[in-house]
Amino acid sequence: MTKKRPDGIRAYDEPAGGWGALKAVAATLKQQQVVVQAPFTLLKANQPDGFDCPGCAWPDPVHTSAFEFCENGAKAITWESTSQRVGPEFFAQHTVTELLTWSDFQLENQGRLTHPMLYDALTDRYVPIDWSQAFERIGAGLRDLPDPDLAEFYTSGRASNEAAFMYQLFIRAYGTNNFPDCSNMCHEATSVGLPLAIGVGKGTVTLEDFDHTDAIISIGHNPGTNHPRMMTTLHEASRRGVPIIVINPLKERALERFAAPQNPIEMATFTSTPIASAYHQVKAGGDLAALKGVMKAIFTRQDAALCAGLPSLLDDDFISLHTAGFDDVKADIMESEWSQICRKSGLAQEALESIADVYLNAKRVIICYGMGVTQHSIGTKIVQQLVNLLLLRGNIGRQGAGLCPLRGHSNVQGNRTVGITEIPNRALLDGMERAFGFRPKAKKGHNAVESIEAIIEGRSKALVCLGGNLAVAMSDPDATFEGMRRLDLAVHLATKLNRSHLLTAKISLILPVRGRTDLDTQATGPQALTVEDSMSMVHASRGFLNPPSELLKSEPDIIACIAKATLGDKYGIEWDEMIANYDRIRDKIQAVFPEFYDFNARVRKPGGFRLDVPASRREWRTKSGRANFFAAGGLEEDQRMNEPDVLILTTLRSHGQYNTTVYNLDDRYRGVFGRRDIVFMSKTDMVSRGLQEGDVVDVLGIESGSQTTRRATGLTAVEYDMPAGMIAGYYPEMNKVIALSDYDAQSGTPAYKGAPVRVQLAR
Ligand SMILES: Nc1nc2c(c(=O)[nH]1)N[C@H]1C(S)=C(S)[C@@H](COP(=O)(O)OP(=O)(O)OC[C@H]3O[C@@H](n4cnc5c(=O)[nH]c(N)nc54)[C@H](O)[C@@H]3O)O[C@H]1N2
Ligand SMILES: Nc1nc2c(c(=O)[nH]1)N[C@H]1C(S)=C(S)[C@@H](COP(=O)(O)OP(=O)(O)OC[C@H]3O[C@@H](n4cnc5c(=O)[nH]c(N)nc54)[C@H](O)[C@@H]3O)O[C@H]1N2
Ligand SMILES: [Mo]
Repeated sequence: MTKKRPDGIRAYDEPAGGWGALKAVAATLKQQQVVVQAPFTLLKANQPDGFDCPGCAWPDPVHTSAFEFCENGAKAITWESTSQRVGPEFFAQHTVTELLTWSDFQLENQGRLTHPMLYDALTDRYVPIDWSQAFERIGAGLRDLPDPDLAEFYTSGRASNEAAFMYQLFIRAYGTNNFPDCSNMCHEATSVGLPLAIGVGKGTVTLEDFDHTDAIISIGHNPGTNHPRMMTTLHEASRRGVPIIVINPLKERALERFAAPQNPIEMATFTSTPIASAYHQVKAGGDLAALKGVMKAIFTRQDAALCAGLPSLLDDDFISLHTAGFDDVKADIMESEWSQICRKSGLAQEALESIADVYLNAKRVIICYGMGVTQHSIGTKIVQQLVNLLLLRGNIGRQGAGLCPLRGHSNVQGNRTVGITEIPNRALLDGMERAFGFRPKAKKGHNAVESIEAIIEGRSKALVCLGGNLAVAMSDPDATFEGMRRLDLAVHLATKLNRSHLLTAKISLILPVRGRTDLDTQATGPQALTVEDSMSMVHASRGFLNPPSELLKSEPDIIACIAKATLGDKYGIEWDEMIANYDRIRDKIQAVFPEFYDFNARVRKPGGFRLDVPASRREWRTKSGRANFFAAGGLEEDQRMNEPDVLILTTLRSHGQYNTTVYNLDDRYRGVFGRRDIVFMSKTDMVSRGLQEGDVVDVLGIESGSQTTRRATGLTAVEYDMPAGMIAGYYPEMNKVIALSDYDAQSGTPAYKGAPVRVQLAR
């Protein structure tokens, strides 16, 4: 007899992609009551004359101009091009107190923002305000602060290069480096770990490298949901016979098997292609141990080969010519005992040996990775072990091999390239001085966690957000929300309403912006924006839909207006000229960052151009002038992990969400329908706690010293194919149990994938 499963939980037996994905798009179009142009809009996504899909940062194939079908890209686009509107009438009907009781899904699902709005505390409502008055209020609020370092300027990764560049120009002219950004919560372990190791904080591969690779290691990411167009690449590689090693605690359907909607035969015959050649269910947070195990197996075989007079298994020439630190890393890895490696990783020695086999048999290897690697208190160390593994056989800087961090937001990488950073380097400061005649402050500013700490402690008084939903994305929302309500000034540039906008300060404003799909016309005519994808390709993006309201301004325009209202003509910056014609913004980007030479000409070519990644050419811009091996040190545990009953919580994106934006309540590939109030557990952990599937449980966060203060309540336990010793729940709901102080000391990335918790039957 089959066991009755909890409501909304049922096995999903289909492959990922395929007809399920096509059906889901049809449902999305209906839900959003999209304007007539919208289905047509989808065809313009990622086309040379179209706009960059705001869904993810996976690059566009160069050799095709065919429309690449992507279910979640379609959701992102239709979500933006919805015909629903949130204007003054909406805000007149609902107090902020009432809106705070709505779910994240309900808030955003109301539609696009149409008017600049100011919070009125007397009526507890947002009321319309003229643009000019809005800018005056913001300018006065910022000028009134006794020190520019009392303000925080957040950036979410949807902003274009032009918007992000104008923003950093304004903020540096204003006088602070407080640049918290979504990257701080995302790939910061990459941005900190890679420059030290290979001299650049970016991936080294291009899309073409996947055509030449002999093996792919996919670790800590879920492309079927988060980078669906990558599935085309993995699908092709698998059909070519390239082994794809997956290292992921959860069985993710798309990494098991995928039916390409582009493939007429698979669609017609309901067949699919297996993706993973081997699936290793590492325990959350066990990747450092796992990678050490793989390298220990490699070193052991290398020693045996040399003893037997056989050729070396490593690329010794590359190691001696190009790298530093090899001996330390070898010693560090050989010191770790197999017993400890297996316990920490949850993987058997044979499994790790088998990964070593595939690695050693392949001439060219690519490692792809995401949040399962970076969002740990040892995120930077894990990133550097990935580099170590590749360096052993010279797998960086040649065709078919290299490192492929999968970036999150569609332009998060570009934002960093054009100056969104709390730690400006010399080149940036020199460039700004060259281009604008003033030298910005060098002092390090706040990253995302530091900005929230400063807000909570009352050390920061103003917050400006270029997009995003910072309060909800950050750990420990209870503390964060309280802090934000004590601010003097809060300004949000946004397309849609979200909870961060409702945490009102003394003065709060919501400024509606044009999105990626909207036409952006300025004094000299329609403008194109530019973005940089995960593989450093920069290309143009042109929206073409009529914006949802005549009142909407573009992000660069709003930033220029805030800058003028705050700074007057300080430093003689020509804000109006840059807005009239975005080519002038790009001229300035080029003046600050020489790698953008001939920017306007090169970006007009179809497909754009690739920014230089010196490590791709084996030029290592590190202190040693070489690629550096990094020893991670011991595998000793966070003390809290040793306490009785403790499990590691990892937080996941469902298939129906984009970060804090919840499109619908389904997580189809994991067999969850119509709900998010669940926690995934292994059978073993349920049994050992006397729990059964369907039981309602609470998840308790653990602070050092064993006090538990934060809890997520009323979650239904769902059995899932995953290792014992860990649980998984949805982001952002589970942020409630993650302490603000739980982050990677090297990079500041919150440990969203490795928080110690306990699970109890609900009280
Ligand atoms: N549709 C859609 N697309 C998106 C997003 C979205 O929310 N929706 N978000 C965008 C953004 S900002 C980002 S950063 C990316 C995120 O893309 P991903 O990096 O894929 O992000 P997550 O969903 O957080 O995926 C975590 C994956 O890592 C696994 N994992 C969890 N813990 C561990 C661990 O300790 N070790 C290992 N090896 N694996 C682990 C999980 O099982 C899951 O498969 O996607 C971008 N694209
Ligand atoms: N527990 C847990 N927490 C996490 C993560 C996790 O895996 N687990 N992931 C982290 C990661 S990787 C990231 S990147 C952050 C994401 O954090 P954010 O980037 O701050 O969050 P988003 O949900 O992407 O922001 C959504 C909002 O952006 C606005 N928006 C959308 N498009 C535009 C636009 O074109 N312009 C403007 N101005 N606004 C726009 C809309 O108003 C929308 O409500 O969350 C982090 N938090
Ligand atoms: Mo992200």
